[in-house]
Amino acid sequence: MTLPRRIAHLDMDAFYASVELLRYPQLRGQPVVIGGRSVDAPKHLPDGSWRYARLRDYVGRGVITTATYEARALGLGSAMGIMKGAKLAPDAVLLPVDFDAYRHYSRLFKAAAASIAPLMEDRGIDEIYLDLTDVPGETRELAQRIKDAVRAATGLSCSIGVTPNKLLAKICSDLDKPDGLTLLGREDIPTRIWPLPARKINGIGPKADEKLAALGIKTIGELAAADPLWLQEQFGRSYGSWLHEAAHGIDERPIVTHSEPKSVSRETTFEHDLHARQDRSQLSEIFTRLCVRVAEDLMRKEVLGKTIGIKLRYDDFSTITRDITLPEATADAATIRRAAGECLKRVPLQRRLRLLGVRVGHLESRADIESASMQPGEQGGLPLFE
Ligand code: TTP
Ligand code: MG
Ligand code: MG
Repeated sequence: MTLPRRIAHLDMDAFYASVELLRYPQLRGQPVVIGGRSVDAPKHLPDGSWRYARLRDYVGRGVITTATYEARALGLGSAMGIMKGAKLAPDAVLLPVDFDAYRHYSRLFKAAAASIAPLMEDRGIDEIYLDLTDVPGETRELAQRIKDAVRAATGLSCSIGVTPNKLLAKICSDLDKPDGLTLLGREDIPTRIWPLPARKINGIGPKADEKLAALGIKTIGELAAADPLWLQEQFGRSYGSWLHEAAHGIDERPIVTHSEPKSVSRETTFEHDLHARQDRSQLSEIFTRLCVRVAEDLMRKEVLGKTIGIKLRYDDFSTITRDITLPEATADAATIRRAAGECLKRVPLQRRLRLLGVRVGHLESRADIESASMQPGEQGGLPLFE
């Protein structure tokens, strides 16, 4: 018998708000929401104090990205209109979003976690899965070590769930927020998972939840008790059988450590500097070859891209880039060559060239593009019913 895996899901607590509180520690303990515009940034007054924007002064259509736990206690939360929030908590502080700061702290916490558990799957700005199966150490001690490393690197708290798979880990990281550490084995499913609302399963969205409720199923336990064939009749074969397995805490998906590339590029530095007119045919040949190489890379990675760009370095080492965006994503060498040729028309070509590069960006995976034209439930992997 193989031992169960140890899969952790880690999610940062009130992430954007917690990053902002590093900057404004004097706001700790207060209801604060993130979602304002730059005009809502705190003002430093001549007497050294700060003046903060309050929800009651906000006029506009912006939404709250997140709220501190003190603000959540007043009913505020993600995706709520800021003006609606103002009715519930007029004195709550409003701060503008600063994505660069959140991306910075996102990188820091992921590096800290990966230094202890290198098998990491990136699930977005504030969450990751980690495979702890082969990391030495007792599970609770290991999870605490990861939390401590995240705090040391960022000053921020997170919540971790460790269970035999991703599905259960995702549920568990949320059970004891903020600053939670929740361990759960298969034997705990009836007592700790089954009483939870069906909605807590990642993959049961609002529509599926509504349909389940109409069928009399509110909890994961009620879903687990439902006849699997009946579920397939109601929801289709793929999603129906997935619902049954999910309710029983079955999930064999591995940790996916590679992430899709953002762009693919090839460049070459010439042996001797070339001139656009005098060495025209040689340059053209190199240009075409680069496009073919990029197209091959795209095919190998199973991605398509919309933005085609070029990079030129002149004999004085100055470098310029140009790009254009196509109406449809491509991995076709001739299409890339034509688009790159258009870019080339928009650059000065008096000086000799040292380097030429071709880049394709705004990548999308082939599978995503193809499944977008399919019916719900037809996709492989995690079935979706939305
Ligand atoms: P979440 O992890 O869902 O929420 P959170 O980190 O703010 O709070 P929790 O302690 O419950 O995990 O989302 C991470 C960040 O993503 C969040 O800080 C802000 C952003 N976000 C939005 O911009 N819009 C949304 O609707 C949600 C849910 C999150
Ligand atoms: Mg979070
Ligand atoms: Mg999250």
